[in-house]
Amino acid sequence: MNERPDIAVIGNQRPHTFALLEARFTVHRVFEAPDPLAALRAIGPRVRGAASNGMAGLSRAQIEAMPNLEIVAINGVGLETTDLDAARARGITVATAPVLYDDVADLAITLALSACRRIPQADRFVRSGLWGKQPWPLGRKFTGMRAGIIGLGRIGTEIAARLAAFKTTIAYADPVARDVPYRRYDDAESLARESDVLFLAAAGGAKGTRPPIVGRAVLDALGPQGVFVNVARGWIVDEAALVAALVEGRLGAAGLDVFHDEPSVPPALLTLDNVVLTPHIASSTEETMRAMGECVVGNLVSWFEGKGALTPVAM
Ligand code: 8YV
Repeated sequence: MNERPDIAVIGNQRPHTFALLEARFTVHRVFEAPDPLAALRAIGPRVRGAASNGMAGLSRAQIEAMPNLEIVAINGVGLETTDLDAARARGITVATAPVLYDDVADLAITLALSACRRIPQADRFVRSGLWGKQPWPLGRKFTGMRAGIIGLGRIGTEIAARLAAFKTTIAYADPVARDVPYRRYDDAESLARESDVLFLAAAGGAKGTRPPIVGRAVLDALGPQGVFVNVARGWIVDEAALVAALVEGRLGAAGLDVFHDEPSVPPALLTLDNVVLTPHIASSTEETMRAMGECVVGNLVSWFEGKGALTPVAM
């Protein structure tokens, strides 16, 4: 690669990723501009590559602003905000960073354990000096639970692998019958009815385009002893129904890493004692963020060396 191709950065990257990009490319941080689309249009014809992330993606308008775009490398695996139809029509290669599955599964188990054993509440109990003064309200035993996984893709499969060590009975709901020894249910509601803990690990789909996968019926099927964990996308849950179920005690507890309008969190959740909340951090470890950034840069370098993308999405 003798030249330094122009790369438009559509969604923010970590400093390490920027350093790697800037060593090889002419980098335009359009996402930082007051009007990112106008900034993109101003340089559009020069741009041959783009970098984005799983939440920002690449829209049709952005694709149209870059008539010579060849590849977009996404720092994440979510494709909900990327217009795959528009990319396909233009022959643009879309590459993701499929190196985060372990971390997301680790966090899913952490949230389930934290919700069952009430870890944040226990931490607050100790810090506030209540130990020895008040009885500790008992948690729930996680080992041996009946676990349901909605979406048995790469993340769901890693969650299942970890659940095996907790002697859980594993079942799943997925449009695709997977070659696994776990019982498959036709729909999320039937799965929830037979689960003590329910993990949502399904691909999202664009916001507002489909009915939520988890609504009141699924939450009521999980029931007042049930634990719900979401490491997928906030908008595939009916968030108002989730809040109501938790407030009214129709759902036992929840561990949530994702929300409908991040970084906004429904105020009612902040006051509840039966929820554990994290700020969309499932892939936020030093190791995985570094690997994801290297994957973004590796895809772009390989492409512009004429060797093709490393981790392209099947279009
Ligand atoms: C990131 C994600 O937080 O991969 C995804 O789709 O949701 C996460 O890994 C996201 O890419 C934003 O950087």
